[in-house]
Amino acid sequence: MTILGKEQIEAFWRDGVLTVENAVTPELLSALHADFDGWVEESRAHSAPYGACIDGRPRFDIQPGHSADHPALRRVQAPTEISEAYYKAMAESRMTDMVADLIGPDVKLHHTKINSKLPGAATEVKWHQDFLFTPHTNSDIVTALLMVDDVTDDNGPLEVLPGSHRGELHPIWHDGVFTGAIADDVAADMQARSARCTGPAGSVCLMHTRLAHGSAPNRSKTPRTLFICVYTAGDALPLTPNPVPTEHQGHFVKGRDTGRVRTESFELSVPQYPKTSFFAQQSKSERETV
Ligand SMILES: O=C(O)CCC(=O)C(=O)O
Repeated sequence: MTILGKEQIEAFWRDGVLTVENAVTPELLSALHADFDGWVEESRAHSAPYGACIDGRPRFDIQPGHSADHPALRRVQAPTEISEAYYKAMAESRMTDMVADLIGPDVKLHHTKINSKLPGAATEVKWHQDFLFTPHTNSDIVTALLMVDDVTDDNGPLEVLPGSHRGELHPIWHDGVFTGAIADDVAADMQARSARCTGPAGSVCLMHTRLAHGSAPNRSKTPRTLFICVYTAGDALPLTPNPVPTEHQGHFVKGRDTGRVRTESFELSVPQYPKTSFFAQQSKSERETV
């Protein structure tokens, strides 16, 4: 018995993206909201990224320009480690069941994070494909972006190029520099042909790991909070260190570990491990050459 219908599953594999409403219960959605609101309140007391993940990097990342009056908390790394509600949404919700319909029966977690765009914050995400940050032996990997707030055309929705998961892997290294972003001219062309993933709070956007995507700053007066869970098929093994390490990595949320590995053929440049966060990697502040 699947949660997703045959047409929805076909649409996911054709387009590389599928948005579905009611991925968590209203009660769980309220709990996710309450925990996030608490973290925003806490952030007012900080003027630099703070807290610690299991690798010692900050758990809470703030946008330059953040202040007590205008908080701009842009990232919470591995929220499942500090919140029962976020753990439950990741491991035991309709969202988890939907992911199993796509890449199951055996599904394990790779990492989780919250990407937030508070009103007035300039946070944007440059175009990229997730697989180049988190290469695995095969690409049966789903990035599930759960909308904790309503996501509208104006509050910085995810923008995707449907079908791009079936095309090439676009470099995110340029002239020996890891920019974490697809070249500007290619990205501009993608943007011109893109679709926006919008929906009421509680919806999930299920995205294939090779799908090209980005998102613009929030130009509205409403927040845009996404809880992002990256799940892989049980037989996909990571090729590089997890850029958002978590004690929950490798946890089977569906099925079991069969001890099998499956490979696909592809070539790519090994990603650079972030010194602080993904956002810093995409800005000039964390660029290094090799
Ligand atoms: O927060 C966003 O708008 C984009 C998220 C994203 O790029 C990702 O999860 O790979």
